[in-house]
Amino acid sequence: MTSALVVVPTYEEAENIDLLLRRIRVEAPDVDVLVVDDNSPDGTADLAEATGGELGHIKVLRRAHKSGLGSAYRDGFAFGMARGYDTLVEMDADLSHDPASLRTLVREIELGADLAIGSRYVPGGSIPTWSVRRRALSRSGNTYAAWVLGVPASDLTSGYRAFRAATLRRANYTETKATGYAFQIELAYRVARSDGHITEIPIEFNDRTRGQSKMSTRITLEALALVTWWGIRDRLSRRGQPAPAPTPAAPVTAKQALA
Ligand SMILES: Nc1nc2c(ncn2[C@@H]2O[C@H](COP(=O)(O)OP(=O)(O)OP(=O)(O)O)[C@@H](O)[C@H]2O)c(=O)[nH]1
Ligand SMILES: [Mg+2]
Repeated sequence: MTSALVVVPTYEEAENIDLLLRRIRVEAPDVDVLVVDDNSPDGTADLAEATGGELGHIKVLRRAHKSGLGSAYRDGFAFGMARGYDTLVEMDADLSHDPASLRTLVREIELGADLAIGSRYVPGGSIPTWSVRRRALSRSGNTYAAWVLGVPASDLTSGYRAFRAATLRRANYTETKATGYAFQIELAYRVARSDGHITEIPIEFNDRTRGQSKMSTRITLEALALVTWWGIRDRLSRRGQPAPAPTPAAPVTAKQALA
C-alpha cells in the first residue's frame, strides 16, 4: 500500500475529534492523520494531541487564527508533500464522513485515479437526513458547477476525497484562492484542467449531530460567484480573446466577486 495522510481541518470540534480519530484508526489502520486546528477556543488541538499520543501516527498542526477551510487544506497538503505522502485525503471532523469509506478512496488512487471523490450523487450515495428541498438545492448547484466548468463529476462540493499528491502539485494547489467550499470545486476544476482522471465512489453523508456548523450564505455565494467567473473566463480564453486578469491574490469575498 502507498502512504496516505488524512488531513482533517478543525475549528471547535472538541465534541467530535476523539471519536473521529479512533474510528479512523479502526477503519483504516494504515493511514496517518494530520489535524489542522485554528486555535479552537474549545481545546480541540489539545484533545487531538492527547488521542494522537495514545494511538500514534496522528499529528496536530496548530495555526494561530481561524483562516478558513481552503487555507487549512493548503497548509495540510504542504505538510504532507514535505513528508513524501503519495495520497492526501480530505475529511471533515464532524463525523459527516464515514471513516469506513476511507480505504476505498485511497484504493481508487492506487488503482490510477488522480482524484477520488466520495460522492452523494452517484448510485449508492445518499444523504438520509436532508429534506428533498435541501438535496435539490445542493444537487442543482453541483450540476451547474459541473456544466459551467466542464468537470466530469456529480459532487464537486464534497469535502470527502482523496488526491494523488503528484496531481495536486501539478494542479498548483497552492494557487487556489477560494476559502469556503468553493475551494472543493476549485481543486476538482484544477485537476480536470490538468487532465487528471476523476472517479467517484458512493458515500452516505450524515449531518453533524454535535458542534456548530461553519456554513454560511457568504460561503454559498462565494461558490456561485467564483464558478460563474471561472466559466466566463474559460469561454473567453477558448475563443482566443485575451483572458481577463486572474482572480486577485487576496481572498475573494462574495460581495467583491459579484460586484
Ligand atoms: N482549521 C479550520 N477548520 C475549519 C474552518 N472552518 C471549518 N473548519 C472545519 O472544516 C470542516 C467542515 O466544516 P463544517 O462546519 O462541518 O462545514 P460543512 O460541513 O460545510 O457544513 P455542515 O453541513 O453544516 O456541517 C469541519 O471539520 C470544521 O471544523 C477554519 O476556518 N479552519
Ligand atoms: Mg460538516
